[in-house]
This record gives sequence, structure tokens and C-alpha cells, in this order.
Amino acid sequence: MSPTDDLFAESLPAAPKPIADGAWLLRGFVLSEAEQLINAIQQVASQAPFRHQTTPGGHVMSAAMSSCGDLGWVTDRQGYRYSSTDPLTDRPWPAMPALLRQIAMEAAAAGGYEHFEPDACLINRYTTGARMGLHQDKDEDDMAAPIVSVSLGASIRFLFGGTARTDKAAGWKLEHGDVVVWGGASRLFFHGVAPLGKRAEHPTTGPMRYNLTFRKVR
Ligand code: MD3
Ligand code: FE
Repeated sequence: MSPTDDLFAESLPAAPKPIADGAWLLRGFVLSEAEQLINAIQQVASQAPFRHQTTPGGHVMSAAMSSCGDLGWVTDRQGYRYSSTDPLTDRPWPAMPALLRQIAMEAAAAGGYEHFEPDACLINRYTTGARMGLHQDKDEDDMAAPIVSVSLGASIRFLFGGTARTDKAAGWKLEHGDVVVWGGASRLFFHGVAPLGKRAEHPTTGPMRYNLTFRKVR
């Protein structure tokens, strides 16, 4: 170990950590681009505002959502689906900013999934108490492609189990700058997030947490 190894170690991202079959945690992977990513989110939201959608069962989601890319995820009393237009504006979703697309592809490759071509980016915004119950992501046609998730702002406790709802769930803390790549068997694992804590805060976002999920839908 030379002094230069030490210097490199400081600027190098942490090694991908396997957290489930086919899933990799990339701690701090987007730390150096975080402010740019938050700016890009605000840019998207200026065209496709965050909204609280209603589930088919009539529940209003506590996380506010927007989307960018060719497709966005929509839910209402009629059901869940991907749509090429934003039902709020009846316009196409904003294009996926190049930086977002590039980061998603790099993260997928770091997890061993080369040639990831996301066509949708869902953006979730959590404030105090907002949560997401255990669910599977299976509205996408292409289950061979991974999902890349990027966490920004306040930390949250993330939960995931297995392919059965009753499989025991493991908990992980997801912090500002963390990325998780979900492929292989983990692609269909049940997952969710615990309510955002009362004291959860981040210097750049205050009490907010953003989560980006990049998907290949079609
Ligand atoms: C595991 N979002 O948007 S990110 C979602 O923090 C969603 O906003 C949560 O679940 C959030 O659908 C969790 C981590 C995540 C995302 C997608 C997955 C984990 C996943 C897909 C398959 C398995
Ligand atoms: Fe999900």
C-alpha cells in the first residue's frame, strides 16, 4: 500500500455490495453528482408536477410522484399502468435528462448488467411520515432488465423480502447518494420503505427524500 493508493481510495466509490440474489448496493455512487440530480428532478417537476396518485383500491399514495422518459407510471381507480402521456397535463412526459440516463447505465454496469437502456424514470418524493407498502414491480414487460434506484436527500429504512409476500423482510438504510441495482432473482422481490422519520433531514433537501427508479418497460 503506497500513499497514492490512499489518495485513490478516497476518490473511488465503495465496492458494490451484494445484498440479495442479483442485487447490488452501491453506497455513495452518485454523491458527486447529487446536486445536479436534484436540479434535474426540479426541472422535470416544473413540467410534470409531483402529485399524489390514487390506487385502484381508492387509497391516496403518501409519496408524491412524477416521471420522465418515454413512459411514466400512472395509477388511478382504473388500475396501474405505464402511459406515454402525463394524465395531469395530457402531454408527453419530460425527456429523461442525459445525466440521469448516463448514471443509470453506469450503475447497472457496476452491478454487472451491461447495455441497460431505461425508457422510464419514476420519481418518488417523500416527506415526514410518507411510506411505501410492500409490493412487487411487475408492470414492466422486460423482466430481464434490472431496476436501478437512486436515493437523494433524507435517509429512509428500506425493506425487502423475497418473491412471496410472506417471506421475511430484511431492512437496510438508504442514504443520500446511494444506488441499488435490482436484477436477476431480486427483480421480483417484494420491497417497500418505512415511514420517513420525524427527524429525517438532509442539508440540501431539508425533510424531503427523493427516489429515482430507472426501468426498461418495453
Ligand atoms: C426491489 N420505490 O418506485 S427504491 C418504486 O424508495 C419503489 O421510493 C422505493 O419501490 C422508494 O417502485 C424503493 C428500491 C427498489 C426499487 C425497485 C425495486 C427496490 C426494488 C424493484 C425490484 C426489487
Ligand atoms: Fe417498487
